[in-house]
Amino acid sequence: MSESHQAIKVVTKRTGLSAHVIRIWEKRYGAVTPERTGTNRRLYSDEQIERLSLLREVTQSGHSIGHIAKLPMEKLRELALQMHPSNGQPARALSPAPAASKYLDESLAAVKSLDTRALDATLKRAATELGAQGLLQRIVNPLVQRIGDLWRDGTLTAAHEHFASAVIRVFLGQVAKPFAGTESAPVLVVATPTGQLHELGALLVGAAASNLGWHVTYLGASLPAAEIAGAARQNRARAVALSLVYPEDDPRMEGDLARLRESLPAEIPLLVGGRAAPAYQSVLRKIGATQIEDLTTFCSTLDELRKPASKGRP
Ligand code: B12
Repeated sequence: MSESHQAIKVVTKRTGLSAHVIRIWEKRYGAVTPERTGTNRRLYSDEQIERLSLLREVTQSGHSIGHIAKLPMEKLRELALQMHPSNGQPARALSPAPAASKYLDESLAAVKSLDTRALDATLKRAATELGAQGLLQRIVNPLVQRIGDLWRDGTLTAAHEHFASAVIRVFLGQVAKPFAGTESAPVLVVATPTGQLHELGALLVGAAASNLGWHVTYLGASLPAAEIAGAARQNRARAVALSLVYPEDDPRMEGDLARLRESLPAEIPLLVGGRAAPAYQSVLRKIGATQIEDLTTFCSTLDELRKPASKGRP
């Protein structure tokens, strides 16, 4: 292997993309064409790694991978630069954009002072500057994680956390609205199963899907399998997405998920994410659910499902 070529594992670390997304971007969109070793393993040059990093940056600001995958490097750098005009250099994929970290700090300050108007105004400005996907991935998701950490170490109280959840909940509803799919848009049913009361993950994926042009049927938190399956059948859903956050050891979950899979038509894929999803990995595998780690992968999976040849097969 030449020094300037890297295996996919290194590329995932340097770009922040999962191996799954990299392969989809390659196969479906021709984003890069890596060299192959004698045993057919992929090897990426530094320029290809930079290209993947730029594609990640630019998709996070709301551009569809299908539209930008084949753009020349110069054009991609230009687009990335537009996202970070202040420092004259495109930010590296793994470091937060200056604008994003500013909004994140302002949002946290608003949460600390329980200031609804300031939090709402900051999220609105961030949405305008970063785009809906940028807002979800760079602000809302890390904000929720930071609030959780500060709550755990006692810096923030339950009141701060409830306050932030309530404001973010309303805000995510507004983010999704302008993108509410047309009648012909594919339907995504989003919910959390029985006992899973944390709702923000489900709201986040619902907003991300709406932003990609899906028609989202949002069912909310803690819903029995039969209800979720019934809604999916009634609305002729193209897919069902579940968010699992807490607890990680619910003995009812295995039966619930199996029942959901049985009552869903076979061609409707079940997409599952959230911090507790890995804890239920064995049942998820058993029922053939697709476990998805992050919003970037989720968006690529939805794009895949819209392609006629891929219906029902993420
Ligand atoms: C908001 C919140 C609450 C709110 C929920 C309000 C609501 N309506 O949702 C309230 C106050 C009710 C609450 C209660 C509790 N909470 Co709470 N809560 C949180 C907080 C701050 C956010 C939770 C959340 O919604 N996360 C969802 C998303 C945003 O995060 P995520 O799971 O990492 O998801 C990411 C991906 O996985 C993906 N994703 C999520 N879902 C999906 C779905 C799909 C399909 C895909 C593709 C991707 C995806 O999106 C994100 C992007 O990367 C977290 C902190 C945190 N770091 O998450 C604690 C947290 C989850 N809570 C925790 C705890 C302990 C509790 C309580 C037990 C506290 C208590 N003592 O009462 C109760 C339990 C209630 C219950 N019975 O379930 C712990 C869980 C610890 C653990 N073992 O996992 C956390 C992690 C806080 C902490 N750091 O300790 N909580």
